[in-house]
Amino acid sequence: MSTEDITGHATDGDTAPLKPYRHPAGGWGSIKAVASILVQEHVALNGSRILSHQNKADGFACVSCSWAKPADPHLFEFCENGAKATAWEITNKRVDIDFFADHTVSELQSWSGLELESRGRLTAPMRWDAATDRYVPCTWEHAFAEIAQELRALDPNEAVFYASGRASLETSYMYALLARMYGTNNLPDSSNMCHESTSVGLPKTIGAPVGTVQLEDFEHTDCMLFFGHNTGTNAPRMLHQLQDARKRGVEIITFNPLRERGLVSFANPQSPVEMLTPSQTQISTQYHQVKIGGDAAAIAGLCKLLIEWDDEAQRDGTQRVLDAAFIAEHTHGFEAFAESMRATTWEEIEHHSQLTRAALDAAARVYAQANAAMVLYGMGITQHRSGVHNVQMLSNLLLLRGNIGRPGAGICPIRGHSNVQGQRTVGITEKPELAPLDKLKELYRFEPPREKGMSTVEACQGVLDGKVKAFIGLGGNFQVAIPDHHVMDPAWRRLRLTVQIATKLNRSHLLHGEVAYLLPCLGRIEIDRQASGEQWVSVEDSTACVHGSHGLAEPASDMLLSEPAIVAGIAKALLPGNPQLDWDAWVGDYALVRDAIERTYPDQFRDFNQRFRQPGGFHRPLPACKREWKTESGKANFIVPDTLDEDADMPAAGPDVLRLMTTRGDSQFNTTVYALDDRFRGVYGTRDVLLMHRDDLTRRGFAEGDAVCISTVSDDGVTREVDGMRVHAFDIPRGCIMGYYPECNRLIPLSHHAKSSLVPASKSIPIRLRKSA
Ligand SMILES: Nc1nc2c(c(=O)[nH]1)N[C@H]1C(S)=C(S)[C@@H](COP(=O)(O)OP(=O)(O)OC[C@H]3O[C@@H](n4cnc5c(=O)[nH]c(N)nc54)[C@H](O)[C@@H]3O)O[C@H]1N2
Ligand SMILES: Nc1nc2c(c(=O)[nH]1)N[C@H]1C(S)=C(S)[C@@H](COP(=O)(O)OP(=O)(O)OC[C@H]3O[C@@H](n4cnc5c(=O)[nH]c(N)nc54)[C@H](O)[C@@H]3O)O[C@H]1N2
Ligand SMILES: [Mo]
Repeated sequence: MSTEDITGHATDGDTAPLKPYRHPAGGWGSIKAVASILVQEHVALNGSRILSHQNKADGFACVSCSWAKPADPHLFEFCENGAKATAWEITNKRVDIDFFADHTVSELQSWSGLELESRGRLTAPMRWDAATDRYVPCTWEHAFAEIAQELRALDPNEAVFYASGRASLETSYMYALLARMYGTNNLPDSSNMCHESTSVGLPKTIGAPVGTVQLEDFEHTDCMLFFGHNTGTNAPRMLHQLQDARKRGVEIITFNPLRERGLVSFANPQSPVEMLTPSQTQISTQYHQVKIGGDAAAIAGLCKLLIEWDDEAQRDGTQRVLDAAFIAEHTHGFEAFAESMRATTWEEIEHHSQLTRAALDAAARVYAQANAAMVLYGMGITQHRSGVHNVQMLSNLLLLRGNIGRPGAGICPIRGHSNVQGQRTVGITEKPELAPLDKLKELYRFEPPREKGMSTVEACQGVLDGKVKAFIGLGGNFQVAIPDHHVMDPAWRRLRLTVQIATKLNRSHLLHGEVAYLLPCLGRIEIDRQASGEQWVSVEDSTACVHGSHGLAEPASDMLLSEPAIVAGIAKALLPGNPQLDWDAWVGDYALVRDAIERTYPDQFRDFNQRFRQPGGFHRPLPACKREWKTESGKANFIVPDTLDEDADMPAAGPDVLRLMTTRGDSQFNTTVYALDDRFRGVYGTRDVLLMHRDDLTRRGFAEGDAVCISTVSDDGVTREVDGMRVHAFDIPRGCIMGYYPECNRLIPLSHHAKSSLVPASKSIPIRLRKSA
C-alpha cells in the first residue's frame, strides 16, 4: 500500500463497492451491526434478553466460534458475530411445508445461499418426491424406517457419516457410535477442511493433537505471535484478551498478507469509557505482510536468527538465546533442525516469504527477549499444501526457547466450529487409531470396524468413483464447503441416499440422492425438553475446556426433534437391539450419555456430570501442558521441513500466475452469509470481488472494478473458472490475490490439498485472470 490508510485500501479506491474502514474493530460499528441483525431477523426484544445469557454458566454456549469462555464473563459475554449467529438461529422466519409446496427443488437450485438460509428455520421432516421434484412432509417414524432400510441394503463402507462441528459432545458420541455399530469408520468432519493439519502435525511434535494454551496464559505471556487468523471477524471475543495483554505491554507480532482490522486496533464495545471517548487499543506491535504460503520461510528466518545468535553467544560466552536446558532434557532432533536452518539461505527465506531480513530480525529480537511467548494461528497456516509442515515449523519455533508447558507460553490453534474440537475428542474420526475401539467393544459388546474410514476429500473422491452410495450430514453444508463444485455437483445426484439433519435450508439439501430426507432439528439456543425435563448439553472450546449449555428460546416448531433424538431414531430403526445400550433412556436424559462418555474416556471426563456446568468449564488433562510428551521418541520433536516452497512440485507456474486465498468476510459464518458486506475490509454490497496488488492489476492492463474471469492453473484437463468477478487494488503482497469462500470454491481442485492431513489448500490456489468477454 502506498499511503497511510491502515484499512488495507489504496486511498484512491473510494469507488463503490470498496470504501476504506477507518475505525477500530468493535466500537460503535459493532453495536449498530448487532441491532440491525436483530431487527432483520424480527427478534429484537427476545434476542437481547437471550444474548445476555450467551456464554454464561447458566446459559448457552455461543453457536459461532470456539474461543474460550471465561469463568468470570463480561456482563454481555458475546461479540458482534456471536450475536449475528444467535439472531440467525432464533429468527422468527420459517421455511415451512407451504414453502416447499410452492417451490420445486430445481427452482431452489437457482437461489443463492443467502436467499435460501435467510428464509428462516426448517419446521418439519421432509422427503423428496421424485414425481413432483418437491420436498413433501413425512412422519419421523417413516423417515427413520426408510433410512434404515436403505442403509441395510448397503455395505456399511458405502455410507458416509459427516459432522459439521456444531453438534454437542452428547450428540457426537452417539453419532460416532451409530456409525461404528452399523459398521463403518467413515466419519469425516469439518475438521478435515480446517485444523486437521494441526491434528496431524502436533502429535508428531508435542504428542498432543490440540493446543496447550489456556485462558490464564494470556495473563502471563510477554509475547504473542499471530499467524493466519482473522481474529476481529472469526474469534472476536479474543480481542478482549488481546486488549488486556496490550495494556500490560505485551508484544503482539502478526504475520498475515492482509492488514486485518481487528489485529490493527480495537475499541471494546462493552466498555462505556471507550465508547464515549475516541480511545482504541493498538493490537499488533509489529505487522508483517507475509506472502501467501510464505510462513514456513518466515518462521525459518526467525529460527535461523535465534540459532545463529545462540551460536554467537556460545562462542562469546554470553547469555544463551535458546533454552539449552529444555532442549537437552525435553527434545529430540535439535541438531538436525539447527543444521538445516543454518544451511537455509536468506535469499530463499526472503524470496518465499517476501519479507526482508530486517523485518524478520525485528520480530526475532522481540521473541528472543520474551520470557514466555505463545503462537496463535488459524486457516492461513493449515489450509495449504504444506499445512502440516507449517504447523510443525510453529512448534519448532516454540521449542527453541522452551515455550511449551509453562505459564504464558504454548501453542494455540484457534479452532473453527464451536464444538469441532470436542467432536474429535468423543470419537468422530475416520482414523480408527484415534477412537477407543477396544473400549467401545467392551462397553457395548460389538465388533467395531477396524479399517480406516474416509476423510472429507476421500469421501468426495468416493462419491465421484461411485464407491459412496449414501451421505448422512449431521449439520453443515458439505456440498458447498468442499472444493471443486464443477466436478462434484453432478455426482451427488448419483447417490442412492442423502439425509441432512439441519436447522436451515442450504444448497447441500438441493444436491440430493434418489432417496432424500431433510430432517429439521433443534438448535443449541432452544429449550430441549425430554422425559427427564429440560436438557443440558456440553461442548469443548479451543483451549480444551468443556462447558455446559442450556437452551432458552422456544423451539422454532413443535415438529422438531433434538439431534440426540434424531441420531437415536436412526440407530433404533437400523441396529439390532443391544442390552448394553438403551437409546431411549439416553434421549430421555442426556446425563446418561455423559456417564457413557465418562466410562469410555475416564481420564478425560472424570466426574463429567458434576463438573461440566461450573463457571469456566473444566479443562481436559493434556500431557503436553505438563511437559509429558506422548510421542514415539518420548520427547518433543524438532521436525526438519522438506521445503520452504510448498508449490515446488506444482506444474510450471509462470509470471502471470497469482496465488489465491479464499477467506471469510465479516458477515458470514462459513457458508452461511448473513449479508454482503465485509465491513472491516471495507467491501460493501457484493462478495464477487477479487482484491489484488495495484501493480498486479495495472500490469495486466486492468482498471479498478473491471470484470474478469478467474481460472485455476492445473494439469488435469478440467476447466475451473468463475466469470464476472470485479478486481480491486488492495493492500496485499504482490503475486497474491484474495477472494471469498464459498464463492471461489469451484476453483479448488479436489486433489489440491495438504500432504498427509488432506485439508483442501483453500489458501493457495494458483490462478490466472483475463478480462471478461
Ligand atoms: N464470524 C465467524 N466466525 C467464525 C467463522 C465464520 O465464518 N464467521 N468460521 C469458524 C471456522 S469453522 C473457522 S475454521 C475459523 C476460521 O477463522 P480464520 O482462521 O481467521 O479463517 P479465514 O477467515 O479463512 O481467514 C484466514 C486468515 O489467514 C490469512 N491468510 C491467508 N493466507 C495466509 C498465509 O499464507 N499466511 C498467513 N500468515 N496468513 C494467511 C487471511 O488473510 C485471513 O486473515 O473461524 C470460526 N469462526
Ligand atoms: N474455499 C474455502 N472452503 C472452505 C473453507 C475456507 O476457508 N475456504 N473453510 C473450511 C472450514 S474451516 C470449514 S469448518 C468448513 C465448514 O463446513 P460446514 O461445517 O459443512 O458448513 P457450515 O457453513 O458451517 O454449515 C452451515 C449449515 O449448518 C446447519 N446448521 C446450523 N446450525 C445447526 C445445528 O445446530 N444443528 C444442525 N444439525 N445443523 C445446523 C445449517 O443448515 C447451515 O446451513 O468449510 C470449509 N471450506
Ligand atoms: Mo473451520
